[in-house]
Amino acid sequence: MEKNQYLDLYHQMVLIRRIEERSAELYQQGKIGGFLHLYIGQEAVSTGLISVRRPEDRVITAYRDHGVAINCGIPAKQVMAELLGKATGCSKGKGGSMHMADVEKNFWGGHAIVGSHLPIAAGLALGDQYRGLNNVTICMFGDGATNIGFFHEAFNLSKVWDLPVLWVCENNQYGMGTSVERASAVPEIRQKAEGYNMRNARIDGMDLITVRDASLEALEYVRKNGPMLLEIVTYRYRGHSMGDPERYRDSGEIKKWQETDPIGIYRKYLSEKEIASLEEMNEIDTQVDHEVDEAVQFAESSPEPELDELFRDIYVEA
Ligand SMILES: Cc1ncc(C[n+]2csc(CCOP(=O)(O)OP(=O)(O)O)c2C)c(N)n1
Ligand SMILES: [Mg+2]
Repeated sequence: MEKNQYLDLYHQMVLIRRIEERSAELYQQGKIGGFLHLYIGQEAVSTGLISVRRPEDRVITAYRDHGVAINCGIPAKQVMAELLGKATGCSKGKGGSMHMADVEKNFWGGHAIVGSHLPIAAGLALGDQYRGLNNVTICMFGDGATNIGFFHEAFNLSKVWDLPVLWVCENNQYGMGTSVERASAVPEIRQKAEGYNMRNARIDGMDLITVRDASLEALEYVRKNGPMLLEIVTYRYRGHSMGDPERYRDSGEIKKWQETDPIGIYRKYLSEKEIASLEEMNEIDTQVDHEVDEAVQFAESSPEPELDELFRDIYVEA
Protein backbone atom coordinates (compact mmCIF):
# COMPACT_ATOMS: atom_id res chain seq x y z
CA MET A 1 0.00 0.00 0.00
CA GLU A 2 1.05 3.58 -0.65
CA LYS A 3 1.38 5.95 2.29
CA ASN A 4 -1.78 7.85 1.34
CA GLN A 5 -3.77 4.60 1.35
CA TYR A 6 -2.61 3.85 4.89
CA LEU A 7 -3.62 7.35 5.91
CA ASP A 8 -7.00 7.07 4.17
CA LEU A 9 -7.79 4.02 6.27
CA TYR A 10 -6.84 5.92 9.42
CA HIS A 11 -9.05 8.80 8.29
CA GLN A 12 -12.00 6.44 7.72
CA MET A 13 -11.77 4.90 11.19
CA VAL A 14 -11.49 8.25 12.95
CA LEU A 15 -14.32 9.70 10.85
CA ILE A 16 -16.60 6.82 11.80
CA ARG A 17 -15.72 7.15 15.49
CA ARG A 18 -16.39 10.91 15.54
CA ILE A 19 -19.64 10.59 13.60
CA GLU A 20 -20.82 8.02 16.12
CA GLU A 21 -19.82 10.15 19.11
CA ARG A 22 -21.57 13.16 17.62
CA SER A 23 -24.70 11.19 16.80
CA ALA A 24 -24.90 10.02 20.43
CA GLU A 25 -24.98 13.70 21.47
CA LEU A 26 -27.57 14.58 18.84
CA TYR A 27 -29.70 11.66 19.97
CA GLN A 28 -29.58 12.88 23.56
CA GLN A 29 -30.67 16.31 22.32
CA GLY A 30 -33.71 14.69 20.72
CA LYS A 31 -32.53 15.46 17.18
CA ILE A 32 -32.32 11.81 16.11
CA GLY A 33 -35.44 9.69 16.41
CA GLY A 34 -35.96 5.92 16.57
CA PHE A 35 -33.17 3.51 17.43
CA LEU A 36 -29.47 4.32 17.23
CA HIS A 37 -26.89 1.51 17.26
CA LEU A 38 -23.33 2.76 17.49
CA TYR A 39 -20.33 1.13 15.83
CA ILE A 40 -17.70 2.44 18.26
CA GLY A 41 -15.06 -0.29 18.78
CA GLN A 42 -15.90 -2.12 15.55
CA GLU A 43 -14.43 0.41 13.09
CA ALA A 44 -11.56 -1.81 11.92
CA VAL A 45 -13.99 -4.47 10.70
CA SER A 46 -15.82 -2.62 7.97
CA THR A 47 -12.86 -0.33 7.22
CA GLY A 48 -10.47 -3.25 6.58
CA LEU A 49 -13.06 -5.38 4.83
CA ILE A 50 -14.51 -2.79 2.48
CA SER A 51 -11.10 -1.32 1.65
CA VAL A 52 -10.36 -4.43 -0.44
CA ARG A 53 -13.67 -4.84 -2.23
CA ARG A 54 -13.86 -4.07 -5.93
CA PRO A 55 -16.46 -1.41 -6.83
CA GLU A 56 -18.60 -4.14 -8.42
CA ASP A 57 -18.68 -6.14 -5.16
CA ARG A 58 -21.93 -5.59 -3.32
CA VAL A 59 -22.17 -4.83 0.39
CA ILE A 60 -25.17 -5.50 2.60
CA THR A 61 -25.42 -5.30 6.39
CA ALA A 62 -27.71 -5.11 9.41
CA TYR A 63 -28.78 -2.01 11.36
CA ARG A 64 -25.36 -1.10 12.84
CA ASP A 65 -24.66 0.48 9.51
CA HIS A 66 -23.34 4.06 9.71
CA GLY A 67 -19.69 3.00 9.51
CA VAL A 68 -20.42 0.61 6.66
CA ALA A 69 -22.15 3.44 4.77
CA ILE A 70 -19.10 5.68 5.23
CA ASN A 71 -16.78 2.93 4.05
CA CYS A 72 -18.93 2.32 1.00
CA GLY A 73 -18.34 5.93 0.01
CA ILE A 74 -21.49 7.68 1.23
CA PRO A 75 -20.37 11.20 2.23
CA ALA A 76 -20.49 12.07 5.97
CA LYS A 77 -22.99 14.86 5.19
CA GLN A 78 -25.48 12.40 3.72
CA VAL A 79 -25.05 9.97 6.60
CA MET A 80 -25.61 12.71 9.16
CA ALA A 81 -28.61 14.08 7.24
CA GLU A 82 -30.12 10.59 7.14
CA LEU A 83 -29.64 10.24 10.89
CA LEU A 84 -31.56 13.48 11.37
CA GLY A 85 -34.29 12.33 8.98
CA LYS A 86 -33.58 15.07 6.42
CA ALA A 87 -34.42 15.08 2.70
CA THR A 88 -30.69 15.37 1.83
CA GLY A 89 -29.89 12.05 3.54
CA CYS A 90 -28.74 9.04 1.56
CA SER A 91 -32.22 7.47 1.91
CA LYS A 92 -33.96 10.85 1.50
CA GLY A 93 -34.55 11.02 5.25
CA LYS A 94 -37.04 8.16 5.10
CA GLY A 95 -34.76 5.39 6.36
CA GLY A 96 -32.94 6.85 9.33
CA SER A 97 -30.16 5.19 11.28
CA MET A 98 -31.00 1.58 10.42
CA HIS A 99 -31.72 2.01 6.72
CA MET A 100 -28.80 3.74 5.09
CA ALA A 101 -28.36 2.61 1.47
CA ASP A 102 -27.00 3.70 -1.88
CA VAL A 103 -27.34 1.21 -4.68
CA GLU A 104 -25.08 3.28 -6.97
CA LYS A 105 -22.29 2.75 -4.46
CA ASN A 106 -23.25 -0.92 -4.37
CA PHE A 107 -24.38 -0.58 -0.75
CA TRP A 108 -27.62 -2.51 -0.38
CA GLY A 109 -28.50 -1.37 3.15
CA GLY A 110 -29.07 -1.26 6.31
CA HIS A 111 -31.63 -3.93 7.49
CA ALA A 112 -33.46 -3.84 10.81
CA ILE A 113 -34.86 -7.36 11.06
CA VAL A 114 -32.15 -9.61 12.47
CA GLY A 115 -30.92 -12.04 9.80
CA SER A 116 -33.43 -10.90 7.19
CA HIS A 117 -30.79 -9.62 4.80
CA LEU A 118 -28.95 -12.95 4.54
CA PRO A 119 -31.42 -14.47 2.07
CA ILE A 120 -31.37 -11.13 0.20
CA ALA A 121 -27.56 -11.44 -0.06
CA ALA A 122 -27.96 -14.96 -1.42
CA GLY A 123 -30.42 -13.57 -3.98
CA LEU A 124 -28.05 -10.79 -5.06
CA ALA A 125 -25.28 -13.34 -5.53
CA LEU A 126 -27.58 -15.70 -7.41
CA GLY A 127 -28.43 -12.84 -9.79
CA ASP A 128 -24.74 -12.15 -10.40
CA GLN A 129 -23.98 -15.82 -10.93
CA TYR A 130 -26.93 -16.22 -13.32
CA ARG A 131 -25.70 -13.28 -15.41
CA GLY A 132 -22.14 -14.65 -15.45
CA LEU A 133 -20.69 -11.68 -13.55
CA ASN A 134 -17.64 -12.02 -11.36
CA ASN A 135 -18.96 -9.94 -8.44
CA VAL A 136 -18.89 -10.97 -4.81
CA THR A 137 -21.66 -10.05 -2.40
CA ILE A 138 -20.25 -9.17 1.02
CA CYS A 139 -22.87 -9.84 3.67
CA MET A 140 -22.14 -8.59 7.20
CA PHE A 141 -24.20 -9.66 10.22
CA GLY A 142 -23.93 -10.05 13.98
CA ASP A 143 -23.26 -13.11 16.13
CA GLY A 144 -26.91 -13.01 17.26
CA ALA A 145 -28.11 -13.40 13.67
CA THR A 146 -26.44 -16.80 13.43
CA ASN A 147 -29.04 -18.32 15.76
CA ILE A 148 -31.87 -17.40 13.41
CA GLY A 149 -33.45 -19.49 10.66
CA PHE A 150 -32.59 -16.99 7.92
CA PHE A 151 -28.90 -17.66 8.57
CA HIS A 152 -29.21 -21.43 8.12
CA GLU A 153 -31.42 -21.27 5.02
CA ALA A 154 -29.12 -18.78 3.35
CA PHE A 155 -25.96 -20.69 4.28
CA ASN A 156 -27.31 -23.96 3.01
CA LEU A 157 -28.46 -22.62 -0.36
CA SER A 158 -25.32 -20.58 -0.86
CA LYS A 159 -23.26 -23.74 -0.56
CA VAL A 160 -25.62 -25.93 -2.59
CA TRP A 161 -25.47 -23.40 -5.44
CA ASP A 162 -21.87 -22.20 -4.83
CA LEU A 163 -23.01 -18.60 -4.66
CA PRO A 164 -20.35 -15.90 -4.58
CA VAL A 165 -21.13 -14.59 -1.09
CA LEU A 166 -18.57 -13.66 1.50
CA TRP A 167 -20.43 -14.15 4.78
CA VAL A 168 -18.92 -11.91 7.44
CA CYS A 169 -19.95 -12.39 11.05
CA GLU A 170 -19.06 -9.40 13.23
CA ASN A 171 -18.83 -11.22 16.52
CA ASN A 172 -19.01 -8.38 19.04
CA GLN A 173 -19.71 -10.90 21.85
CA TYR A 174 -23.34 -9.91 22.43
CA GLY A 175 -26.75 -9.90 20.78
CA MET A 176 -28.46 -7.13 22.78
CA GLY A 177 -27.83 -8.22 26.40
CA THR A 178 -27.15 -11.90 25.67
CA SER A 179 -23.58 -13.14 25.38
CA VAL A 180 -22.55 -15.56 22.64
CA GLU A 181 -21.93 -18.30 25.23
CA ARG A 182 -25.53 -18.08 26.44
CA ALA A 183 -27.13 -18.02 23.00
CA SER A 184 -24.99 -20.16 20.72
CA ALA A 185 -24.50 -23.93 20.92
CA VAL A 186 -20.95 -23.57 19.63
CA PRO A 187 -18.43 -21.13 21.12
CA GLU A 188 -16.93 -20.08 17.79
CA ILE A 189 -19.39 -18.84 15.19
CA ARG A 190 -17.12 -20.09 12.38
CA GLN A 191 -17.97 -23.67 13.47
CA LYS A 192 -21.48 -23.18 12.12
CA ALA A 193 -20.08 -23.11 8.59
CA GLU A 194 -18.70 -26.64 9.12
CA GLY A 195 -22.27 -27.94 9.12
CA TYR A 196 -22.62 -26.65 5.57
CA ASN A 197 -19.23 -27.92 4.43
CA MET A 198 -18.15 -24.34 3.95
CA ARG A 199 -14.68 -22.90 4.30
CA ASN A 200 -14.34 -20.65 7.35
CA ALA A 201 -11.87 -18.60 9.37
CA ARG A 202 -11.89 -16.64 12.64
CA ILE A 203 -9.74 -13.52 12.92
CA ASP A 204 -8.96 -10.58 15.20
CA GLY A 205 -11.22 -7.66 14.31
CA MET A 206 -9.43 -5.05 16.41
CA ASP A 207 -6.45 -5.04 14.07
CA LEU A 208 -7.16 -3.29 10.79
CA ILE A 209 -4.26 -4.87 8.91
CA THR A 210 -5.29 -8.39 9.96
CA VAL A 211 -8.84 -7.70 8.78
CA ARG A 212 -7.66 -6.25 5.50
CA ASP A 213 -5.31 -9.12 4.67
CA ALA A 214 -7.82 -11.83 5.63
CA SER A 215 -10.61 -10.09 3.72
CA LEU A 216 -8.56 -9.84 0.55
CA GLU A 217 -7.77 -13.53 0.68
CA ALA A 218 -11.38 -14.42 1.46
CA LEU A 219 -12.75 -12.30 -1.39
CA GLU A 220 -10.47 -13.93 -3.89
CA TYR A 221 -11.42 -17.36 -2.58
CA VAL A 222 -15.14 -16.59 -2.94
CA ARG A 223 -14.69 -15.11 -6.41
CA LYS A 224 -13.21 -18.42 -7.59
CA ASN A 225 -14.85 -21.06 -5.43
CA GLY A 226 -18.11 -19.97 -3.85
CA PRO A 227 -19.15 -19.04 -0.31
CA MET A 228 -16.99 -18.70 2.77
CA LEU A 229 -17.59 -17.51 6.34
CA LEU A 230 -15.21 -15.04 7.90
CA GLU A 231 -15.81 -14.58 11.63
CA ILE A 232 -14.31 -11.29 12.76
CA VAL A 233 -13.95 -11.02 16.52
CA THR A 234 -14.62 -7.52 17.78
CA TYR A 235 -16.30 -5.60 20.61
CA ARG A 236 -18.77 -2.75 20.90
CA TYR A 237 -17.76 -0.25 23.54
CA ARG A 238 -21.22 1.34 23.79
CA GLY A 239 -24.54 -0.26 24.65
CA HIS A 240 -26.56 -2.27 22.14
CA SER A 241 -28.49 0.90 21.30
CA MET A 242 -28.95 4.22 23.07
CA GLY A 243 -30.52 3.77 26.49
CA ASP A 244 -29.12 0.27 27.12
CA PRO A 245 -28.50 0.03 30.92
CA GLU A 246 -25.74 -2.58 30.24
CA ARG A 247 -26.45 -4.78 33.24
CA TYR A 248 -25.01 -7.80 31.44
CA ARG A 249 -21.34 -6.75 31.59
CA ASP A 250 -19.07 -4.85 33.95
CA SER A 251 -16.87 -1.87 33.24
CA GLY A 252 -13.73 -4.01 33.75
CA GLU A 253 -14.61 -6.01 30.65
CA ILE A 254 -15.05 -2.88 28.55
CA LYS A 255 -11.76 -1.46 29.87
CA LYS A 256 -9.96 -4.67 28.94
CA TRP A 257 -11.16 -4.43 25.36
CA GLN A 258 -10.33 -0.73 25.22
CA GLU A 259 -6.69 -1.72 25.62
CA THR A 260 -6.99 -3.08 22.09
CA ASP A 261 -8.85 -0.10 20.65
CA PRO A 262 -8.64 -0.47 16.87
CA ILE A 263 -7.72 3.17 16.33
CA GLY A 264 -5.01 2.99 19.02
CA ILE A 265 -3.56 -0.19 17.54
CA TYR A 266 -3.47 1.30 14.07
CA ARG A 267 -1.86 4.54 15.30
CA LYS A 268 0.84 2.47 16.97
CA TYR A 269 1.33 0.43 13.80
CA LEU A 270 1.66 3.51 11.57
CA SER A 271 4.10 5.11 13.95
CA GLU A 272 6.24 2.03 14.65
CA LYS A 273 6.50 1.20 10.96
CA GLU A 274 7.37 4.85 10.37
CA ILE A 275 4.55 5.18 7.88
CA ALA A 276 3.16 8.31 9.56
CA SER A 277 4.22 10.57 12.39
CA LEU A 278 2.00 11.39 15.37
CA GLU A 279 1.72 14.97 14.06
CA GLU A 280 0.41 13.72 10.72
CA MET A 281 -2.18 11.56 12.45
CA ASN A 282 -3.20 14.40 14.78
CA GLU A 283 -3.64 16.60 11.73
CA ILE A 284 -6.07 14.06 10.29
CA ASP A 285 -7.93 14.06 13.63
CA THR A 286 -8.38 17.84 13.37
CA GLN A 287 -9.47 17.59 9.75
CA VAL A 288 -12.07 14.97 10.74
CA ASP A 289 -13.41 17.29 13.47
CA HIS A 290 -14.04 19.95 10.80
CA GLU A 291 -15.63 17.41 8.46
CA VAL A 292 -18.02 16.25 11.17
CA ASP A 293 -18.88 19.86 12.15
CA GLU A 294 -19.68 20.57 8.52
CA ALA A 295 -21.76 17.40 8.21
CA VAL A 296 -23.80 18.32 11.30
CA GLN A 297 -24.33 21.86 10.03
CA PHE A 298 -25.40 20.54 6.65
CA ALA A 299 -27.81 18.08 8.25
CA GLU A 300 -29.30 20.58 10.68
CA SER A 301 -29.90 23.17 7.99
CA SER A 302 -31.39 20.67 5.50
CA PRO A 303 -35.16 20.46 4.96
CA GLU A 304 -37.40 17.65 6.17
CA PRO A 305 -38.79 15.37 3.41
CA GLU A 306 -41.91 16.76 1.72
CA LEU A 307 -45.20 15.09 2.55
CA ASP A 308 -45.66 13.85 -1.03
CA GLU A 309 -42.43 11.80 -0.61
CA LEU A 310 -44.29 9.54 1.80
CA PHE A 311 -45.56 7.05 -0.78
CA ARG A 312 -42.55 7.25 -3.12
CA ASP A 313 -39.78 4.59 -3.21
CA ILE A 314 -41.98 1.86 -1.74
CA TYR A 315 -41.83 -0.40 -4.79
CA VAL A 316 -39.12 -0.56 -7.43
CA GLU A 317 -40.34 0.06 -10.96
CA ALA A 318 -39.46 -2.92 -13.13
C1 LIG B 1 -36.13 -11.11 13.85
C2 LIG B 1 -35.74 -10.18 14.94
N1 LIG B 1 -35.75 -10.61 16.23
C3 LIG B 1 -35.39 -9.77 17.23
C4 LIG B 1 -35.03 -8.47 16.95
C5 LIG B 1 -34.58 -7.55 18.07
N2 LIG B 1 -33.15 -7.39 18.03
C6 LIG B 1 -32.61 -6.27 17.50
S1 LIG B 1 -30.95 -6.33 17.51
C7 LIG B 1 -30.92 -7.84 18.24
C8 LIG B 1 -29.59 -8.50 18.57
C9 LIG B 1 -28.82 -8.95 17.40
O1 LIG B 1 -27.48 -9.15 17.76
P1 LIG B 1 -26.32 -9.36 16.75
O2 LIG B 1 -26.83 -10.07 15.55
O3 LIG B 1 -25.18 -9.95 17.47
O4 LIG B 1 -25.94 -7.86 16.26
P2 LIG B 1 -25.28 -6.66 17.07
O5 LIG B 1 -26.42 -5.83 17.61
O6 LIG B 1 -24.43 -7.21 18.13
O7 LIG B 1 -24.53 -5.87 16.05
C10 LIG B 1 -32.20 -8.29 18.46
C11 LIG B 1 -32.51 -9.56 19.11
C12 LIG B 1 -35.04 -8.04 15.60
N3 LIG B 1 -34.68 -6.80 15.25
N4 LIG B 1 -35.38 -8.91 14.63
MG1 LIG C 1 -23.52 -9.06 18.32
